[in-house]
Amino acid sequence: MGEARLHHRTCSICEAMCGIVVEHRDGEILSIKPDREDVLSRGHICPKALALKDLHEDPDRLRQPMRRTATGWKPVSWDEAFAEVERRIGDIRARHGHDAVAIYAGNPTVHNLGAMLAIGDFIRAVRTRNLYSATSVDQLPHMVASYAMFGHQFLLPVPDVDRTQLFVCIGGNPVASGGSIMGAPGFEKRVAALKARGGRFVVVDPRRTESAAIADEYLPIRPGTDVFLLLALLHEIFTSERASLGLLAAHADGLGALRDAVLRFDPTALAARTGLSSERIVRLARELCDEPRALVYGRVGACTQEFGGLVLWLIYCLNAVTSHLDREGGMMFAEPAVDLTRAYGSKGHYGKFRSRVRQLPEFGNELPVAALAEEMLTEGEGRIRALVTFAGNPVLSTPNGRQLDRALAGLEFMVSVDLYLNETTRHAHLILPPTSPLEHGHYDIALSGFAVRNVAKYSPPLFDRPAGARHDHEILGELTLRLGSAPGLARWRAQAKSAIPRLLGPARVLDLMLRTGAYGAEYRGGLKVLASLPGLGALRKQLADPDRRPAGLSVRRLAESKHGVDLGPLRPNLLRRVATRDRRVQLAPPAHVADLERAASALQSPVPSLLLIGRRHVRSNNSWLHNSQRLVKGKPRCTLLIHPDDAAHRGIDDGATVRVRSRVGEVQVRAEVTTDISPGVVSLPHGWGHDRDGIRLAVASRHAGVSINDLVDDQRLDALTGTAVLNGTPVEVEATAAGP
Ligand SMILES: Nc1nc2c(c(=O)[nH]1)N[C@H]1C(S)=C(S)[C@@H](COP(=O)(O)OP(=O)(O)OC[C@H]3O[C@@H](n4cnc5c(=O)[nH]c(N)nc54)[C@H](O)[C@@H]3O)O[C@H]1N2
Ligand SMILES: Nc1nc2c(c(=O)[nH]1)N[C@H]1C(S)=C(S)[C@@H](COP(=O)(O)OP(=O)(O)OC[C@H]3O[C@@H](n4cnc5c(=O)[nH]c(N)nc54)[C@H](O)[C@@H]3O)O[C@H]1N2
Ligand code: SF4
Ligand SMILES: [Mo]
Repeated sequence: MGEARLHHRTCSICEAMCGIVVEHRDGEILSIKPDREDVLSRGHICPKALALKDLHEDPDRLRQPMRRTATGWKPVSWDEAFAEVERRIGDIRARHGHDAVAIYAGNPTVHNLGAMLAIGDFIRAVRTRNLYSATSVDQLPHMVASYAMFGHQFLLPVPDVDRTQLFVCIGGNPVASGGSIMGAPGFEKRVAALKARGGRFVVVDPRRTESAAIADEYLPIRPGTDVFLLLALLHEIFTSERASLGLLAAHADGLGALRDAVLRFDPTALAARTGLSSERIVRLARELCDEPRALVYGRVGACTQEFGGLVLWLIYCLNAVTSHLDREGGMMFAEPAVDLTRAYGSKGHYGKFRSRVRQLPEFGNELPVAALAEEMLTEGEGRIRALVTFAGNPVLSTPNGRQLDRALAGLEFMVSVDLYLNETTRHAHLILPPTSPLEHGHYDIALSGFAVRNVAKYSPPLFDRPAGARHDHEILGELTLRLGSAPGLARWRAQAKSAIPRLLGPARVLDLMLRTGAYGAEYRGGLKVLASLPGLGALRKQLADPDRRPAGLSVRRLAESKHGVDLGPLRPNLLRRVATRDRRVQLAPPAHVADLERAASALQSPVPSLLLIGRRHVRSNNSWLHNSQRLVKGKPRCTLLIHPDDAAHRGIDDGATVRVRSRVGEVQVRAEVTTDISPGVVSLPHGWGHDRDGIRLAVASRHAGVSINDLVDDQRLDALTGTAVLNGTPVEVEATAAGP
């Protein structure tokens, strides 16, 4: 027996990026513990960290390519699998054109270094308008607001939680989620520190969440009415003449237009709609103006709703007019070691083309995923006939899952790059499984840009991959070569370009990015190459000067720094980075201002009596960690939360099975009667519903639950951004005779 060894790495499951210490011997994981010296998480982890062991060891995790046949799933060789993809997709393209092949990329893409480096080339090779991802069920409103106001889709502000004195959290539950567009592991401890220095934490949510439980104040808002709350707050700030942009004043346009747009609304009507009192709203507005270090943060509940695009814009504006944007203790912009807003990421664009059936606008070349099923089901030229899914489970994660199930079943060809045979991949003809997360290196190329501190952490692979296994980036690389379809020279160039990451490997590409980035001074501007020439000793000396090389980051340096490298607290930088054409912050982007019309008319319409919202639990991660026994054990968590008044009114007892119905579907689920949910609101978690036939998830099937997305309506979109309205679905709930 070998010796037990310790391996330090960053957990890649959620955005918190916790440092973990894996104790292992002879290829077996003995324990996973928090890394107390990690520069970001400082000893925090959650129960999901141990699931990395379960995931790695899971007998259900696929380890070789699989083909669906009339008599079940059969293993195939990689060569056969790739050849089949090339042939089938080639044939469909020849008959129906490029747009007949769609791509869906799921959330774990962003948590995977190799995939992040390879997916762009793959998408370009497929050359389709039918590109979809989890973005349009997630952070699209943030990206649209950032693009319109700051000129770059990835310039997303992050709460400076460690220095703020007033943190207003709208539609986020960081205690359970670990934080999102806010890498803030150990959020509870950070709130405890905020309170200890005399600050306050305020939560705005229709449910008294785990985050609300530690808040100084909890404001139970009616679902989907955040736009009215924000308008009311801004109304108070403008009428009391307290709006101040601070340092931003000389660099921003549109304050007058914003003011005019807000003042059209009647503050009493706005407040009435939210369910919160006018007095409280006025007081909150004043508190935000009076506190020099304050911020308003909004996340999934704020943006996956009917007016998500407006909500995010108004949240940014609220921070701006209270002088809290790009200021210490406010909403700030991280400066990561690999900066997607510098050389690598596109700034974004909007409405360059539209979806075929519903005419929905693209954003950054992507179409809203709520339109995916109809693009497959609706006859006519341009219909989707084939699909490639990468690290996604849209059947459980996107609206109207049953309809998508039907649509996928009717495809001519589908291939999935995924670890599991699950609700989505069961429709594939081929599944191409990548290595486990512990078998490849890790660096959070996107999420480091949204951490509450500037840090850089690289984790080398823990285990060698098994013989014959392929990494995600290698699978994408091979697909890129096989499906690359640009003609002549362009094709050659595209192939040569995609060969770079393939030949070098993600670690070497990352190394180049780190060395040429803001903290890798040695290579900046190719100076190192110059300095190596004879006779340029002075330059060489200057480059060796430690003041000029604050971190000198490289993969090697990071691999040696097992707790990560701390690059310091967030610093104001927006004025230097704003990327709009005139390099000025735009407070009143025309499309956003115009969308206020929609909000104004909604203010007149009747309020539905029961609205369904989602929820997340700390022992779950979207749809794909329910095959870990240690995470699903205990009392069932897929329950419908309902307020005692609403339950009594319908004759529903705690623990009874109820029928929940929406325009698109119906589920039966156990009711949990609780005052933690507001009257008029019910809540189901997302990511469940593992009772579908033909999946290979033994543990998850025994804890199936139901899918909230069988109720969420694919026709309800935030018209401004194309984001699915996951929260605020009108439903009816009734008691059933049968037990659970
Ligand atoms: N009603 C409702 N719906 C929601 C939400 C909500 O709040 N309410 N939240 C939305 C949000 S924020 C998101 S991000 C989406 C998520 O939507 P998706 O990304 O579509 O779904 P996931 O459940 O994250 O599925 C991830 C898939 O990737 C696979 N996988 C995991 N790791 C890897 C890997 O390293 N490589 C590969 N190739 N595959 C891997 C898993 O097996 C699984 O099939 O769900 C959205 N859906
Ligand atoms: N444990 C765990 N952690 C996760 C995930 C997970 O599934 N499980 N998923 C990861 C992913 S992909 C993401 S994007 C992040 C998401 O991170 P968060 O956004 O912090 O997580 P949610 O739990 O979706 O928080 C949304 C909140 O909005 C509330 N809400 C619903 N409707 C409304 C509304 O109309 N107005 C307001 N004000 N609030 C509303 C909900 O009650 C909920 O508390 O979490 C990540 N981390
Ligand atoms: S909060 Fe949990 S799942 Fe998220 S990074 Fe930390 S240990 Fe991993
Ligand atoms: Mo997400």
